[in-house]
Amino acid sequence: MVTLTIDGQKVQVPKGTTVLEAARKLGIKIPTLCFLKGINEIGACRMCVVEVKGARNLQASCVYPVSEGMEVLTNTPRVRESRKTTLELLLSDHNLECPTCVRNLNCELQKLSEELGIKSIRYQGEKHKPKYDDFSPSIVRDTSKCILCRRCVSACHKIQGVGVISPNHRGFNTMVAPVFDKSLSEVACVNCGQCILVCPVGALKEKDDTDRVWQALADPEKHVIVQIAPAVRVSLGEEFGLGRGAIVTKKIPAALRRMGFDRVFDTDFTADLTIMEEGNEFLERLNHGGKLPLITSCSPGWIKFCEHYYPEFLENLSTCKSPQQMFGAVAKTYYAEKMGIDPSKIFVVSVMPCTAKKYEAQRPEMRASGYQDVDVVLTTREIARMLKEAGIDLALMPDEEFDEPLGISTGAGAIFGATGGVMEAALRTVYEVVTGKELERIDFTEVRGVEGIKEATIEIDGLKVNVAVAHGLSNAKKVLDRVKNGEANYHFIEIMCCPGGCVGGGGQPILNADERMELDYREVRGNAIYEVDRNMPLRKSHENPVVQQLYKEFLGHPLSEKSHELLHTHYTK
Ligand code: HC1
Repeated sequence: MVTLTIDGQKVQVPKGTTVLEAARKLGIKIPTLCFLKGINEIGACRMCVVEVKGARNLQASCVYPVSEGMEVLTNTPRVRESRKTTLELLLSDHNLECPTCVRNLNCELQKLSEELGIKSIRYQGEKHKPKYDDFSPSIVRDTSKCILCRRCVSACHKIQGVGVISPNHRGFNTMVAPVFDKSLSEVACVNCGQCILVCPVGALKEKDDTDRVWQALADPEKHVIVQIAPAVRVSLGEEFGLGRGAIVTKKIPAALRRMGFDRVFDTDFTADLTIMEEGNEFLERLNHGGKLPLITSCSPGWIKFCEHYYPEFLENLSTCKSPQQMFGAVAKTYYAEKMGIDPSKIFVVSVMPCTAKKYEAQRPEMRASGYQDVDVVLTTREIARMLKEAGIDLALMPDEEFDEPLGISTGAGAIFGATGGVMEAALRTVYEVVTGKELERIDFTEVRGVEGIKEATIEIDGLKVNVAVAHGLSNAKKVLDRVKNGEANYHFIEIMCCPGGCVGGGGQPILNADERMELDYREVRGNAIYEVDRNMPLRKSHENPVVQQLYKEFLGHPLSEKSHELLHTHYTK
């Protein structure tokens, strides 16, 4: 342990601790801007400077390690003036359009300006020539708001192992952008939106599709239906002050009905359907010498990553479309037929925790119904904005149920939203289909939790099935490289693009850097997902009565010709 003094108070911390962390232990909050725990610890913005006795210059506390007997001052006139100067210089090159910014009231730069008492900007000088890039189907970049903190750069490189954005040019001309200042749509960006989640300001945001949904809702000719992704039920409440991971499953139908949707359905229903198709696909490959390991295919950022960076694994991917896309295809065929509605009049809206889902819905393969199967994808943040605009406070909504038939689901569908959930849901069904016996222990806890890579061997009727689960693409890379190098022999792999799985998706509510230091949002929301599962009367996909009815009335059986036509897809190198 190391003992040091901060602002006259003694503190003991382990060796290797930074001054910033040691100060927090004493309840002293040093301001930060570029710092993001575990992701971006580069001491670049100089907002967290402190005086260290014996050092001539002010030191960036986020990267300055403690040492025995060190004396630190965090609140001197020199320190305060330095922080203010830095902040004012940043603001002098910022567009200051706060009231119309998507991050208004949730902006770290704005909050710091308030906390540091900035009343005017003393420095006025040259401004960057801004670039506004909205060509990507998922992500918009606005450099007029960028403060060059590099958090997005680190997230793209370190969390996702993608690295399509970097600082380009030098000095005042530095701009965070794809190579040669191209658009995000021209490089191998996977549309995951992890860059948005870490951006302290509004320089990165999702493509806003809310106007298209308002228009559809106002059109009396349209039958507007909405599906809610598994992870949204444990995150939307956060936007309405209900606390991280609050479960709002039953408030969502009430809120969306009041907004004007004709039917409120659940992606968990088609998650159950996915398990029926994917579970049988796994057994088919296992029993007939098909390509193994089978790799899950519901996360579109992961699919794009595989297509760009690991095309040698495309044949390993399940041919199942994601639940989002299965929903669109079923809605505009089976549901349209059953309800006697012209499918051209059905407008399908998805509410997803994910920005890559916007891209997925626009893929040319996703038109099995004869129309674009899913018309618009909104993120959790977008639907929250729409509800607020409509004057609907989710927190005040009563409990209501999803509509039938496409709103009926099981706990297995719900756990898709957390890392390991698709694997667990598949194992519940595969086990019972193969053995014909009821599972004694329904919870496959071996594949739960936020560890980057999880492995397990599950015995099914005497066969030892090796499974792996990875979330965050840098972890996916490690698993794929192990398979490639012959270091692992898996039968089934779940890969989710985002850390924590969809609960940590790029379209989810944004936590600031301080909150991320205190709380692991992936764990909190993930635990909530498992609570949703525990409280469901049915917890296995094959027990979903509407899925059974869908097969009986329309699809025939899993992997039937009709299933292949509507629910399966192919990939592109
Ligand atoms: Fe997901 Fe999925 S779990 S991909 O994370 O398979 O986005 O929540 O909707 O499609 O069901 C996302 C979540 C989501 C699909 C399902």
